[in-house]
Amino acid sequence: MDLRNGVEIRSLGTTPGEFRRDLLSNLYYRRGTTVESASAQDAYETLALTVRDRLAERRARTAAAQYESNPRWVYYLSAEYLLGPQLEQNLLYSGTGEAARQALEACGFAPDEIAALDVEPGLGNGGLGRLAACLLDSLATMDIPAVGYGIRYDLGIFRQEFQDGRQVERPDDWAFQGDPWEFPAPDDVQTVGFYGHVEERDGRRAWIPGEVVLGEPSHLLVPGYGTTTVNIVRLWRARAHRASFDLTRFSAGQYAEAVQDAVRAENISKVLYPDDSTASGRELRLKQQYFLVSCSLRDIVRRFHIRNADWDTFPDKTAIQLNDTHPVLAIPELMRLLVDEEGLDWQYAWSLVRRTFNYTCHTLLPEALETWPVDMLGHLLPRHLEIIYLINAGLLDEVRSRFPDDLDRVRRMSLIQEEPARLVRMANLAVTGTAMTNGVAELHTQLLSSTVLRDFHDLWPSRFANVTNGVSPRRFVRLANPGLSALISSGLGGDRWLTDLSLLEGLAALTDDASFREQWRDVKRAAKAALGLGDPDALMDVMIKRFHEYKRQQLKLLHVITLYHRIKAGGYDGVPRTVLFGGKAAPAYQAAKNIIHLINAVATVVNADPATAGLLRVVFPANYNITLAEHIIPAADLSEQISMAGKEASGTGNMKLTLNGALTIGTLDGANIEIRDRVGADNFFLFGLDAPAALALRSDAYQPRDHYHSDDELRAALDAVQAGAFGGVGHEVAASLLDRDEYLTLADYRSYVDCQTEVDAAWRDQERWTTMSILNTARAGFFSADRTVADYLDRIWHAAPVRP
Ligand code: NBG
Repeated sequence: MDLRNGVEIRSLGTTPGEFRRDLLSNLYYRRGTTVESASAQDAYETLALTVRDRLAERRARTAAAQYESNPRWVYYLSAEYLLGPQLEQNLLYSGTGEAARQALEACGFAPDEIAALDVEPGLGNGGLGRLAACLLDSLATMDIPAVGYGIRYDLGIFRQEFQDGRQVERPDDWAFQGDPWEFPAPDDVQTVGFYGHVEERDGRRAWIPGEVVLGEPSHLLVPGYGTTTVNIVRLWRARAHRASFDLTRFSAGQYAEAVQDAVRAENISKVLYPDDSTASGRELRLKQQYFLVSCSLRDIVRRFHIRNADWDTFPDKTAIQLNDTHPVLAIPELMRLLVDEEGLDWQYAWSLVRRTFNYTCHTLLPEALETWPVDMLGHLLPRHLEIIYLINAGLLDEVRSRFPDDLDRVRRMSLIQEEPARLVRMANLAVTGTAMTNGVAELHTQLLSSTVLRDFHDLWPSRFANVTNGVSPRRFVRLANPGLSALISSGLGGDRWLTDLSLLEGLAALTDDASFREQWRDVKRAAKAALGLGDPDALMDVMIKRFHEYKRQQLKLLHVITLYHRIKAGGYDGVPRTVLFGGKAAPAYQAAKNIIHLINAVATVVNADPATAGLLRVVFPANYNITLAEHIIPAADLSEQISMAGKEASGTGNMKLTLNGALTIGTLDGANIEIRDRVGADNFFLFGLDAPAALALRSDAYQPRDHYHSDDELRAALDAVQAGAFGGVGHEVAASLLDRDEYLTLADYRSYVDCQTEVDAAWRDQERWTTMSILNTARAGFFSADRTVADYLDRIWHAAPVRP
């Protein structure tokens, strides 16, 4: 193919011989070593480069085709990405897995040992960051011209360890050895300002920053599956200006002072904020957000100008998705670029901005809707605060004219909260400055429109849409679960399901085939054996997700204690279970950390008691991340999705587990509702209050102690916890449940525990269970991220594929 400059690109082959030739030449020329002296790390990095080259070639062709067609681009702005390990993905997508294995072995390297050196970049906290990665995967797979923008944190989400059962956070220096998948582009650096003041210059407002930091991008390749499209995710890293090193001070022996400005600048991309539940209120976080936005928008504008001159067409060429409120400063920043720097008229600029951006909200927790102190924002970004005030004036005029004399509404909708403290409301700004706002599951979008964002929905109902989340079947079935994938492909007569997940439907017919059912069971059993946690014949009962009280790990724990008590009482008739927990708590979230501590304490007691042998095991592998998820999900029989209804925006772990044949025990919350609608009520274990009932109970002077007094098993479980049967931490957990129980754990306890008895009954009939399991997978095709992207394209982005 001719790539603009008339030079032919040599195609890199994918046969074992060609792969081996390139592996060796990379070892010599790029790594500077030889087979004889290569370390495992040398071999790993060389392998990565050899695989990366094959994708880079596709990337060049993709970029040429995209450039040629001058399409509408989808730009995904996200403070978080959980991309997962890159090696296995890139081997699969480039079709070089087998060639690589042979080449490594021929050179005397052990492929598994080398693959184990691949470090996952943990640049996100949980669902929101992994969703971003799944959407990028699907965008590339569907040949949509797209770029993901994010921050290249030096330290990703903390590494979790347990000390005496307590969570301890360790720094995650993921790129300590360097990252062979990354392409740094120091020549594309952007300059980002902070602080300073605003003045009038030639009739325009001009911001004179008081501090300047550089943003240096690097990109990772995002290959599509079953296509040659390779998109990129571009991550920004803060760099100090050369001038920030103070040579005079250094020469005077003031070493720390000499670098303090540089350190301050580079701290911006030092750490991922390990908090996905509360606005941290710290200036550094706000700096990170502006840093991401400022670098990315300049890059987007630069890319626009490669092929386009006229601002009129900017929204036709550019769809920018704001992933939650973290990148919402992009709205005033684009206004500033257009009005102050480009000299466009305010109203005209606003019409461009409003057609360019869209906003996805990922929460229902009021405390997770970000706000920033007006003073802090005005100090850090003085011109942006002025612009926010101007946007607000326009918004409030519109509200007043639509709802005259409704002062309360004006107050609620204002971008500025006045009482008790003056705060900028980022979600309000997000809805105001975008074409579309979406929630991430049907219930979530409904609740957003009727509660948190109700006033905005009243004003602009057509600007709200739902796009239910989805997950990548490539990563979470094909890569995570090769055994099941092979069985599915043999059942369906091919692997087209990997890019058209609705084809899984075809598995439903195979539930009548006893040998297929047996193979299905064998695959699940093998995954459990490979995981190596607990008896592979026991029911693997899995709760993997961030720790948050609304998700209710404490409810699962009360169930475990109840089973333990039943066992101790003798005559236990439940099925053997391994209960697996996985997840991290935000370092400052003490209540969640107490629950982690208590789970570990219960595990110690239960697992050590001979009475539980063969009946109950509690396991809690530390440091749950994408790599671990890929091992646990295939092994799960039961998926715990037990949040208080009305709190979980969607969930995506629920989808991954369903696709891998786990049955769900869950409330009518988030996407559970849609999962149950599809897999069928008979194949789903439903319990608990629904969202309206939970809301009513909470506002109705809920008394958790009533449940404690009226339910003997619950009382026994809480008494044991409170009395210290599992150590001192139990006291705090029990007290919080008995005194407040904000998430109605005790109210749902009986319904949950009884529903678990139904789970036991279903498990005892293994043929029935297997049929239900197959049907779960067969009917979960809707939860492909490809469908999610198709919905975004149809409802929000209106962008078309470009095929290289
Ligand atoms: C999370 C929700 C999940 C949802 C993911 C992805 C945040 C702020 N929200 O329910 O809690 O599945 O977003 O949409 O991380």
